[in-house]
Amino acid sequence: MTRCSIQLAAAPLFSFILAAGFAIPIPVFGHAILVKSQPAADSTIAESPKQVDVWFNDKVGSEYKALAVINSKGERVDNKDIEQETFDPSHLYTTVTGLPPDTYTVRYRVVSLDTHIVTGKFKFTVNKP
Ligand SMILES: [Cu+2]
Repeated sequence: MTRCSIQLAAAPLFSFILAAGFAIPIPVFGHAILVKSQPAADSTIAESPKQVDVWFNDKVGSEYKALAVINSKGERVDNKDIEQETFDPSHLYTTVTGLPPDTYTVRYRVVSLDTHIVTGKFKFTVNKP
């Protein structure tokens, strides 16, 4: 999702526009978008990463954040130790330990500055050495 609608409660100044019938979606500063990850989305890497990192276009909330790494059998394999970088709150990461060759799905959920919950997923593959 790259844009989002104004929320009435969050933007009372715009409510008169909505009341007048012009309820069109307006891009709002602060809606989080995943901009980078390590491993990169859809990449194939030679050996297990030590952690999985995601970066958003803006800082995200410290509450309700979630990051999970799931193997092809649907089993969660990350160490459930999500962290948010203190000096870059747009950066979340979780550690993983010795992932065997497989294709993994990374699922994330964060709360944007605009209070919207953003969820998404991407895959990466650990190949045989
Ligand atoms: Cu939003």
